[in-house]
Amino acid sequence: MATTATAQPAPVPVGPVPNARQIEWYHREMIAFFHFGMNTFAEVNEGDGSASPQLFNPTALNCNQWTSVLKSAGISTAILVAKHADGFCNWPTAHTNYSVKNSPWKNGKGDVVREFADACKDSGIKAGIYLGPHDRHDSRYGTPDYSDYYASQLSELLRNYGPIWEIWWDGAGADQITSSFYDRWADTVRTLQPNCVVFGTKNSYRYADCRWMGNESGLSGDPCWSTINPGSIRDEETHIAQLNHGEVAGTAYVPAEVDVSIRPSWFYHREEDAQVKSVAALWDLYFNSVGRNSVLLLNFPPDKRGLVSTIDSARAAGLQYLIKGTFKTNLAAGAVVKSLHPRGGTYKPANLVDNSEQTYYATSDNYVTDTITVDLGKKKTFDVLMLQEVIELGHRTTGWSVDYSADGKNWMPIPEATGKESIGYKWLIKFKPVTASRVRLRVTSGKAGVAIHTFGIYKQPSLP
Ligand code: OTN
Repeated sequence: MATTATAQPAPVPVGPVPNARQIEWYHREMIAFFHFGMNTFAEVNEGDGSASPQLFNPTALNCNQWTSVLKSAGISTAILVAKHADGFCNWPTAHTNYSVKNSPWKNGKGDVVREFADACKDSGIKAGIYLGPHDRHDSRYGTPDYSDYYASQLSELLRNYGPIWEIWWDGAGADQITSSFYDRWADTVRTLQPNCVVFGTKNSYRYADCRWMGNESGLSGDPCWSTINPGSIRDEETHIAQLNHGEVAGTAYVPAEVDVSIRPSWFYHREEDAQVKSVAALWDLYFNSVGRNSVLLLNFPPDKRGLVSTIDSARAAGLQYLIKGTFKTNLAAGAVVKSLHPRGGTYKPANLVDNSEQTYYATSDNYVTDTITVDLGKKKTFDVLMLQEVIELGHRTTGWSVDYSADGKNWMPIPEATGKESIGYKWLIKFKPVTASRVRLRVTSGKAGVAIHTFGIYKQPSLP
């Protein structure tokens, strides 16, 4: 006789939960950063705002080449520096003369932001904008007039270039930008682009959908909670550890975005061509960012031609080869999954390995711990582990370990997956290959019952 699953209510969310923008942002996983502007031509990273617009003259700018690099790298979103702290504007803004309109490029008729936004639209990539709050060129910087100036530029960018999916408020040098400046600018963002994610720092902390992760080396903390106390974002100098790890009891949901350059510098310098991160380094970076409940923001600085170097594009394609090759097959798919404290109803243990984002496993409300055993049916060799929590229900699990059994009886720990704390959107771990017929997830502590989408085990291909 067929049995029907008993209807069970869904688990109730615990603590702060993501908003719709943050859920969309998490699904991007990787974003590209394009640092391009006067600094590219002045061959510096932090221009003082005095370089002549005559210097800006890309010989072969082609934003379609940029987006084709992203397509091969599996990157869905891109953020262009429209104005860095040197104040030079990559679009012909009506609000300053320090822009492309006074450069020789296209006889002053060019617009990098337009070409970028159009290329993104044509290739299905989501466009974002970095509009540096700090400005070393404009004498109004820090005054109420600067607030007007910046707000006018923000309006230009958010009104005239189609959907803008992220605005990047760099905290570097921005200490004179007070909360009242951001109150106004955030209002502009929310009014003109309701779906635009705000990367917020320092005094823009109240508007932050995502936070700085505390370093520019690509190393998210372990654990890395999406929750944090807002004051830790505001007072970043004394809260680097909190930015890096999040705070398990934090009162706001503001996950970490990991900004790091594929090269030593943010802007292109030919002498760094030999120092582009290797595919192996990018693979580590992926695990240390996307694999730590964060989103990776990887910088590809276009050169003086206005093109991404073939060295950078080949490395990014190599990373994508590893991502695709590893995650194409969950070796636990089809396994028999059993748990100690199933919730019942549709929240079945088998949902953990069904490759569906729609289903998930949950425990009964009485249990925040559990032991979930995955019987693979035969011995399989794997070297990567993935867990995904149901982020809409908040950070629930706060302690977990994974072990394995080669003979079906004796259990061996995976040291890299022992004594872990956070999960969140995605937690990845790589380790020396193990061969097992059974794998076990032990949830040892939590704020509320377990709610997990995915338990995945994978085998990495060799480096390309
Ligand atoms: O010299 N710096 O300004 C600096 C050096 C190393 C790492 C970061 C910074 S500034 C820092 O940049 C972050 C983005 O990478 C955020 O915008 C922070 O708010 C900002 O203070």
